[in-house]
Amino acid sequence: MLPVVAIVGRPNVGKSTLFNALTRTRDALVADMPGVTRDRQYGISDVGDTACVLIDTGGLVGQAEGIDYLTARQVHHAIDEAHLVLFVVSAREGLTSEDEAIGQLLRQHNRPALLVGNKIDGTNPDVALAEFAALGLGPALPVAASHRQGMMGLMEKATEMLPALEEEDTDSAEDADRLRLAIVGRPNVGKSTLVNRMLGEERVMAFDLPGTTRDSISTFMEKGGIKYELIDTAGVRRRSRVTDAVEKFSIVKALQAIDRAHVVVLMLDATEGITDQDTTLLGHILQQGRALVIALNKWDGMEEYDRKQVLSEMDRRLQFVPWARKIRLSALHGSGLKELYRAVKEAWRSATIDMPTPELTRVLLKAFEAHQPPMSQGRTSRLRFAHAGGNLPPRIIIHGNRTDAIPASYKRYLENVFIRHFKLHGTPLQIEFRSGDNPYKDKKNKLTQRQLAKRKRLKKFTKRKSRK
Ligand SMILES: Nc1nc2c(ncn2[C@@H]2O[C@H](COP(=O)(O)OP(=O)(O)OP(=O)(O)O)[C@@H](O)[C@H]2O)c(=O)[nH]1
Ligand SMILES: [Mg+2]
Repeated sequence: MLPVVAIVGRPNVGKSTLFNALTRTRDALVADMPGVTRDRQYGISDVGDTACVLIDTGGLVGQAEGIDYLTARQVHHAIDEAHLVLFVVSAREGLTSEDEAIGQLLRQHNRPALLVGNKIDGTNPDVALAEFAALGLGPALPVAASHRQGMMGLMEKATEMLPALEEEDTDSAEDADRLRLAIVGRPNVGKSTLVNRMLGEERVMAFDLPGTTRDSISTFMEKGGIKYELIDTAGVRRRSRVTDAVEKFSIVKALQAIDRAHVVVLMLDATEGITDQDTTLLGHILQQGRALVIALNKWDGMEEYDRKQVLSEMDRRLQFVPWARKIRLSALHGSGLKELYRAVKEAWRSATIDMPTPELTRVLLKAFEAHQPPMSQGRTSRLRFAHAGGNLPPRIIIHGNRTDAIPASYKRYLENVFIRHFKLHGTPLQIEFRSGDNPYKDKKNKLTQRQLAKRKRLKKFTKRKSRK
């Protein structure tokens, strides 16, 4: 279970800058995918050893009225969801009465809080941060978010302060063959109905496994020889109460479920088209590299015209995930369920596929022969061999030289070759290049260049000499 960390503080102390600094690597993963909505308020940090859900909040002011009141309510909500609060103060402006008010509020919430002294660049942190001791929250941890200074230390300290969340051992033997399936989507798209349908079809099951924190509940079922763990995001509690469970959308719960899942079913409401909330969820799924099946629910009872509309809208807005199957579904009537299971299994197989080095290398070299990357500065890149670099999502590491010069279009070409060869569907594929340029060779090249220059100079010199 991913721990949850909320960032709070008065306006302009650098909360969003800190959030950005801590989530930057994850953002980079989807940076080149136009159309993915990136959620600037929720993100996943993996600075240091512990990944966590990070929540950025709006600035809290002393007198909370009007819009400030709404912000304040959101901040309270974030604090309630969090296991740890990062309370950001500014070393530039020093301690203010607003800081004191927020300190008080945190004491009321009774959440562990870590005091973060931001903007220490160009100050003497010991002097500038001393006065914050008055908040009674211990010494402020010095950082400069806009310079990414102190980020490691901050996350180390945060990790120490996080309550021990029981590790769900995901790699135990009996767990290895279990398909962890999360069903996520906006409220009311029909997640509970689908879960019900999946459970109801089987004699099964089942027992709810109360999670380690307040909210997480998994349900187990077996179908067609495959053991599933359905990861709840729908507010499902007990089977009998599934239907009347009020669906409360919590992005934190969705993020935790996505993190835990092998395969994610993103459920859309076909009668409503694709909303920003849908693409936001999609962005999070991609950021975490999860296998994905898109389910278009409520397909029954739609007019032919509307069906065409929503299909073409989907093609347009979801074109950056061509690899994800789109299944038309009626969770209510059960149509499309077989196709959904098939797509889920296929995505699972693809995401956990075993790609032996000889096969990868053979495919790579064949593709390279058929099609070489364009020359850059008169020289070509060479690709030598490939090996697997992990699963969920599958990663392929390609070794060669001058790989820095390989354009994105060529990378996409290789991606497609591998996807076709291994029949991958429903999972992203990560390709990484490593330049194995022989350092000696490099030195030699530099030497020869230097020698060339020397020779040139000598030539000029001798020419001049002969002219004299
Ligand atoms: N010198 C310096 N400036 C910083 C640092 N961190 C943030 N800033 C600047 O402080 C200003 C406010 O930063 P934000 O991250 O927007 O602050 P915030 O707390 O999110 O503000 P609200 O969301 O409006 O409450 C910006 O101009 C940042 O560039 C830092 O470490 N050093
Ligand atoms: Mg902000």
